Amino acid sequence: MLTRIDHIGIACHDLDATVEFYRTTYGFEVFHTEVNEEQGVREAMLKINDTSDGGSSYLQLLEPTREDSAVGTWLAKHGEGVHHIAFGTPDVDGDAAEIRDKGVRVLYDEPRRGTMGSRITFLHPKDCHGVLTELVTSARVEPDEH
Ligand code: V0V
Ligand code: CO
Repeated sequence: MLTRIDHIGIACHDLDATVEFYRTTYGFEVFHTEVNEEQGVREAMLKINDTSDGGSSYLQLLEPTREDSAVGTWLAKHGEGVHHIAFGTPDVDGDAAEIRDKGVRVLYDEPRRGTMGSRITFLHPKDCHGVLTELVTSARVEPDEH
């Protein structure tokens, strides 16, 4: 069961400058940074709030590490902006299977490694009214030390 918004993924050209914008404009601090080579992204997670199921909601700022990555391709076509939304679930495997049975393309056979040790999969945007949708089961996390 999808229980919350885990994050909103935002594509940007310059991660450091974008982090600085969110910090100075809104006061959001970086909770975690990571490079995910499989996904071709350097990312920063800005924690917005904790949620009633023990998880949290974040903004996920994404800078491509290579032009032919999902975010690199999208940036070249559309420019900066909202790239995907991610719903949190305690059971990404079960929810992905149920959603696949409803005829929505799930992009991975098995969930892959997401930020902070999470397990993630994606639903094709063309089957979701234009929204690239991620499902995520998060691991228990502590903030980075800064
Ligand atoms: C592409 N399209 C999108 C879209 N990306 N529509 C809405 N939102 C997006 N983000 C549309 C695009 O405009 C095309 O429609 C059509 O889909 C095909 O796009 P394409 O440019 O030809 O690109 P493809 O088909 O090579 O790749 C699209 C997919 C790809 C969705 C398959 O982006 C993908 O595999 N995404 C999942 C992985 C990912 O996004 N990783 C980065 C975040 P028209 O123009 O033909 O009508 S990593 C992350 O979130 C992590 C690590 C985490 O949360 O932990
Ligand atoms: Co994401």
